[in-house]
Amino acid sequence: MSLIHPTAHFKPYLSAAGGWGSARSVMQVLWREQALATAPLALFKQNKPKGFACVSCAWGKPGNPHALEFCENGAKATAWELTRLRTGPEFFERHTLSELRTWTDHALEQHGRLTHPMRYDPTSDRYRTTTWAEAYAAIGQQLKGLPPEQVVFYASGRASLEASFMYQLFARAYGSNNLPDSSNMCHESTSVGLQESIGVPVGTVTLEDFEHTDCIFFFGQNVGSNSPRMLHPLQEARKRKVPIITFNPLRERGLERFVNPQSPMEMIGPESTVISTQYHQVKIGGDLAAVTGIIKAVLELDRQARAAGQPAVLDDAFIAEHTDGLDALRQWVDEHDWTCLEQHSGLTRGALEAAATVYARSNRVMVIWGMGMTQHRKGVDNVQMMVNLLLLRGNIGKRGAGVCPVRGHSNVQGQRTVGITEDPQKVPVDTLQALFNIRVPAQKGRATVETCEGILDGSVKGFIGLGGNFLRAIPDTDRMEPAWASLELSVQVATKLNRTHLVPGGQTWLLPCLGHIEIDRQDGREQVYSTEDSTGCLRAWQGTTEPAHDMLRSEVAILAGLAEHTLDGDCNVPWDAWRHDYALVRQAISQTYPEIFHDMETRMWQPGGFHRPLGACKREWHTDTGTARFMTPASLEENPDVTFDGERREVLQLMTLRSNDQFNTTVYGYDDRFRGVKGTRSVLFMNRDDVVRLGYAPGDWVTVRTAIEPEVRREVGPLQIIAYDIPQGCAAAYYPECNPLVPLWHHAERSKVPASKSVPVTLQRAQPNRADLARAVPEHDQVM
Ligand SMILES: Nc1nc2c(c(=O)[nH]1)N[C@H]1C(S)=C(S)[C@@H](COP(=O)(O)OP(=O)(O)OC[C@H]3O[C@@H](n4cnc5c(=O)[nH]c(N)nc54)[C@H](O)[C@@H]3O)O[C@H]1N2
Ligand SMILES: Nc1nc2c(c(=O)[nH]1)N[C@H]1C(S)=C(S)[C@@H](COP(=O)(O)OP(=O)(O)OC[C@H]3O[C@@H](n4cnc5c(=O)[nH]c(N)nc54)[C@H](O)[C@@H]3O)O[C@H]1N2
Ligand SMILES: [Mo]
Repeated sequence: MSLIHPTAHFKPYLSAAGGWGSARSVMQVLWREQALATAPLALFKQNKPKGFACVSCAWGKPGNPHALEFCENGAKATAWELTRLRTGPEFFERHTLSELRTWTDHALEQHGRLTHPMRYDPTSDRYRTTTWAEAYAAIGQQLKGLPPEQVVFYASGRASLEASFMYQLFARAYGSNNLPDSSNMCHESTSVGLQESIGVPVGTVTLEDFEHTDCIFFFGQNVGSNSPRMLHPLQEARKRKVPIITFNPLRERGLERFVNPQSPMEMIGPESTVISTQYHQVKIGGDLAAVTGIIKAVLELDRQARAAGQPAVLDDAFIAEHTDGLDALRQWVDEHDWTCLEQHSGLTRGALEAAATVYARSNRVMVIWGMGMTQHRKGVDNVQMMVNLLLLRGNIGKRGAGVCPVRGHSNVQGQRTVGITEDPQKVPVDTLQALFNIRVPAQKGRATVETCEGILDGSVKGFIGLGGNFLRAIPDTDRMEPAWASLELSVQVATKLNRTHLVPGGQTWLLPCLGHIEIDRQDGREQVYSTEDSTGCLRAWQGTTEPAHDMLRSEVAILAGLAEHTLDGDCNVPWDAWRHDYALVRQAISQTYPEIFHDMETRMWQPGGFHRPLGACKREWHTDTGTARFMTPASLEENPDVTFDGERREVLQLMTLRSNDQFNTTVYGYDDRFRGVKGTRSVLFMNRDDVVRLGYAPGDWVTVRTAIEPEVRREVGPLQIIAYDIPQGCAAAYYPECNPLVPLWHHAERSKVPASKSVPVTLQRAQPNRADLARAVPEHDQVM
């Protein structure tokens, strides 16, 4: 049967999230990955003591896990890693890189796990098998010849605390602070915003807080697809009648209704849990205005209460003792009238007042958010405005309350904790220098956007990638790919083949590593590793499945090999000893960060791990003023580069997001079950009125063009229009296919997170040719 679908199949999905749809989807993926032999056993150990941490999202793992502590998408991620399929030397003999560059993201990874270290041979345009010894020696030699400030060390968020600590130490000992990571494209707006407001860069909410909260605000995060295990604590909260107030331009199914697929009673019964008690379809980028409106209404309720001689709504004692900046914020809020707030948010005053009323009644409020808040030009302001709301009633540093950013990769938060950052001021440089006899450069290094700029202007010459798919995840990919060729060295440590591996630099290496589900033996001894989840919980894990191939090396071993061949004799890091015993790496982490990691070796085995100490949880504020800070934004303008009124009515605001069948650039398949899309990713979700107003009909094909910086042509398509429940003026399409539309400079102020959720675009009618139709679901993808 051909899998080529000439049209997008769109049928609204009527069931709840979870339930039978979820169970069926897990079975399908186990079958497709030919992982039925290994994966089901492994799934029993997922997120359990003496088991492995799910390689999907970073959501907290309970100390007393459910019998099966995984979700549909966690199971997909496990099957994807434990697949029986292999991308070995014979594969690379058959295919040139030019040919592989015509393959889709799905097709590339679908061929299975990488098995051998490879070196690119430009003469035959193929990867050729090499040995580990040759790879380490040659890469080390080349690194020695490059100026360290021209080499970057990128990390995707999966490497363990041990590997991450070694990676940043390797980079710094070599002489480079260029440590961009995936969080530069993700929650950096959160880290910057929270640090300034409350003196910690991470969330304060723990899993336990969910048991005590009496109100949850939920902004711009698609829990049903991207952190489904969180549906369990949400469901529990709903059973206690906790209101959940959601802001999202799309009616995401997981935020509406949920059936626990692990509960036999729920699976056979008609009941599903209503998740959101209020659902506000805010305009893309309209949250700053929406939260301002809620604050305005809370301040008004407070005035009324005081006037009537009732208890104040604001927590006066908390505000006086712990905060500053409320007067300025109050003035700013007063200056914005309801008409303006309604216009910017796309919500009515009544809707925002309804949210404010629930907030004012609740004593323990938490705010949860994701990429819908951070990936905007005003991403940092968004984060700080949510904190402002919480501070009004002392909702930080109190049980059941606080901030809960939902992080992406399994250890992305932990990487930062052990020093993956371009800013040497955020690491204990003196300690590192004293412990390891290295000299850390004082100068700030490059984060992701600066790395891209350096590749474009030729000032970055070497790129090492510890996981990830950099060239596909970054913005402006059509401009970045041609520039990549100017790199003198590209080294990619990976588990599966992806686009970044197919664009060669001068010397190009592909180093295959063990995944985190696999048993990592060094000298015959099984090693354990540790991570930090989204709730600041640190914990030990170990792989449980035999490695995909005996040529694979662990990330720790690869980093040790590279460091040994690159660094001179002065540096006294015992790389070889570390490779053989990861406990020694943890010891070094404890010495470097004693406050967080003391007695790591025992504490990491406690049920549920242990929490890192966070000042804000104890109402100790490590901010510039020593207080928690109400922050006033400069303006409400969600997108300073373009106006959407009057004459430019043809401009839509595009968000690029994930389907239910992908993990970032890893595309498992072409269905987005909850959004009712089947068999394709080449779609553009639009408001029905906009479709008609712009002269189209559902099913029409269009090319999407970026409407800012018109002198640079940025376009993607053709995409097929789906009329969808999304506010007017807004549109949505999938990441990473739409990344060419995001200009590199179009990023959040201060955090530089690409504004992938607010790209002004226009449309042009397109005629799909056969190739376009085939691209929607190409022949390579016809698996099984
Ligand atoms: N299965 C699976 N799990 C994942 C991932 C994956 O790709 N697949 N990725 C992982 C990673 S790295 C991350 S960072 C997280 C990402 O998880 P999310 O933070 O959920 O990221 P997105 O899928 O990009 O979806 C963003 C959500 O924000 C909404 N949104 C967009 N713009 C706005 C806005 O202006 N305002 C509001 N209020 N909402 C908006 C969208 O409708 C969507 O529901 O998930 C992690 N977990
Ligand atoms: N337009 C747009 N762009 C975005 C986003 C968006 O919403 N819209 N989201 C952004 C976000 S939130 C993020 S986090 C980034 C993600 O950017 P990245 O982290 O760079 O991308 P991933 O797709 O997670 O990386 C997938 C690859 O990681 C490798 N891999 C998997 N497991 C392992 C492992 O255990 N070890 C090693 N060494 N390699 C492994 C595999 O080879 C796989 O191909 O993309 C960002 N880009
Ligand atoms: Mo992310």
